[in-house]
Amino acid sequence: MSEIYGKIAEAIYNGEEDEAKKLAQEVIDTGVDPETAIKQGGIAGLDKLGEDYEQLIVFLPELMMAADAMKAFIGILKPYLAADSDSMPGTVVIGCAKGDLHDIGKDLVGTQLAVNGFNVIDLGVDVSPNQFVDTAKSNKADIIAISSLLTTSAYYMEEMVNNLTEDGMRDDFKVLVGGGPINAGFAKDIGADGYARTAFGGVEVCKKLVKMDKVDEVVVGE
Ligand code: B12
Repeated sequence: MSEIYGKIAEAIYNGEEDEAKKLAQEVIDTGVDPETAIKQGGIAGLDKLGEDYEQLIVFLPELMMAADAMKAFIGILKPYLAADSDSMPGTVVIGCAKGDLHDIGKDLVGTQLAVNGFNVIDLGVDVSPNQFVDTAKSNKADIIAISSLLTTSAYYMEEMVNNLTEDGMRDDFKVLVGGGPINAGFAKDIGADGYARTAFGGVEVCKKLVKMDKVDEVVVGE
C-alpha cells in the first residue's frame, strides 16, 4: 500500500500531472482511502518540494508545476471524500489571506467542509479583511475561515479580527485560522476562535464552533 503513496509523492514532486491523474484513478480503482492518499502521497510530495525550495535545490517553476499536478490529483479524488456521520450545517466564508496565492490547502478545507454539509462561500486567494467581513455579513455566515502560508499574509488575519472588534461585530462570527506558519498559540494571540493543523481537523473545529454561543478558549483541531 505504501508503494502507491511513494509514487504519488514522486509524481507531485516532479509536477507530472498526467501521472498524478493516473495514480488518482488507481487510488479509486484499488480502494485506497483518498484522504490518506492526499496526506501521505500528495502533501508529502509538496512538503519535500518546499524543503528543497528552501535549500535552493528546486525553484518557483517546479513549485508551480507541482501545484498543478496536486490540483489535478485532488480534483479526481474530490467526489470520493467521505463525510462524517455527525454533519452540522452552517455557513463558512473561506479564503486565502491578503497577499497569499497558496490555495491548495484552502481548497482542501473548503471541499471537506462542503462534503460535511456546510454551505461554503469560497472567496479564493488574496482576500482582504474587509472582503471577508462584508461577505460574511451579507450571507449571515457562522464562520470566517482564513488560510495563510506566508508569514507576511498571516498578519492580515489579526487585522480582520481587530476590524471585527472595532466595528462591534466580534461576536457575530467565529474566526478559524490555519495554514503552514499558523499554530494554536498564534490563533490565541490574535484572538481567533479556532485553529486546526489539517483540513480534516478544520471540519471538526467548525462543527464545534457552530454549536457554541461564545468561545472562551481557542478550539484546536488535529
Ligand atoms: C505549491 C507552493 C507554491 C505555489 C502555490 C500554488 C497554489 N495554487 O497554491 C506557488 C508556485 C504559486 C508558490 C508561490 C510562492 N511561494 Co510557495 N509553496 C508551495 C509549497 C511547495 C506547497 C504548498 C501546498 O500547497 N502544500 C499542500 C497543502 C495541502 O498544504 P497547506 O496549504 O499547508 O494546507 C494544509 C494545512 O496547512 C491546513 N490548512 C491550510 N489552510 C487552512 C485554513 C484553515 C482555516 C484550516 C483550519 C487549515 C488550513 O490544511 C491543509 C491540509 O490538511 C510550499 C511548501 C510547503 N510545504 O508548504 C511553499 C511555500 C508555502 N511557499 C513559500 C514561498 C516563499 C513562496 C513565494 C513567496 C516564492 C516567491 N519567491 O515568489 C511565492 C508567494 C506567492 C504568493 N503571493 O502567495 C514558502 C513560504 C515561507 C513563509 N512561511 O512565508 C514555502 C513554505 C516554501 C519554503 N519552504 O520556503 N508556492
